[in-house]
Amino acid sequence: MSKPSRKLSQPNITAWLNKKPRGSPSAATTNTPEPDPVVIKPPEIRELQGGTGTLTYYPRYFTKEQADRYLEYLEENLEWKRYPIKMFGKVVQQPRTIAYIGDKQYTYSGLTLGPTAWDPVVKEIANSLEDTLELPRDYFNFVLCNRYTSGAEYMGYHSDNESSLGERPIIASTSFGQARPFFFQHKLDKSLKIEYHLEHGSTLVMSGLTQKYWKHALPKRPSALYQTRINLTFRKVFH
Ligand SMILES: O=C(O)CCC(=O)C(=O)O
Repeated sequence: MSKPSRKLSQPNITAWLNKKPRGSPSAATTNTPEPDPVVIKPPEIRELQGGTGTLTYYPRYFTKEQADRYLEYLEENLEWKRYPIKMFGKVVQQPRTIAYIGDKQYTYSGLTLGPTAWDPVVKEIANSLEDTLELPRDYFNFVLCNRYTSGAEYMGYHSDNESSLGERPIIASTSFGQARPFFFQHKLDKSLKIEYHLEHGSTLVMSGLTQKYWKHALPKRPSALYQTRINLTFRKVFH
């Protein structure tokens, strides 16, 4: 991956995203407020031990207002379902609901998804990420979307190391809603651990050999005061 650009490309927010939030007074009766100024913190780049990968975290890839809109849109417009997957030879229900979008088929844990038509808003986010990361337009051809409606919903340790993603996949993971911890553990030296707190509107890019040498997980959390979290992982499926 080329060095991430510090000048972030903001998506051309669609008409849907520009409409006023539900329950707010109509624009005809009020002065329409200016949207939040785009205040993007620069990315934090972490080169992992001995060339075992790169993590690039954009704590505020989207403003709070944009992220609120995306969260509401994704919740309402994607087709969220719970699917059975194979874990250690057993078929189990995923402890979260998922949706997917992409031009390609993608298989993981015995589950084959896609292809399916792009949602225009998800495409807009994909194109924004491609511009920011200086990747070719339409580089990302599959998006796995995970939704967690309580702290009891989670994702166990795994790596996205399917051969279909290539040796050094670039995976951009954008989060909306409830902020949650996200853990990495080195596969060979289990004492090596990294923790992120994935914020509403943030993006974490995993690249280089991260999937080969590290596992990642979104652990369970106490459910009190819990809001829905939606995470989109943008991937390139080669075959
Ligand atoms: O929800 C998350 O942040 C975890 C996503 C993830 O690990 C994956 O899709 O492989």
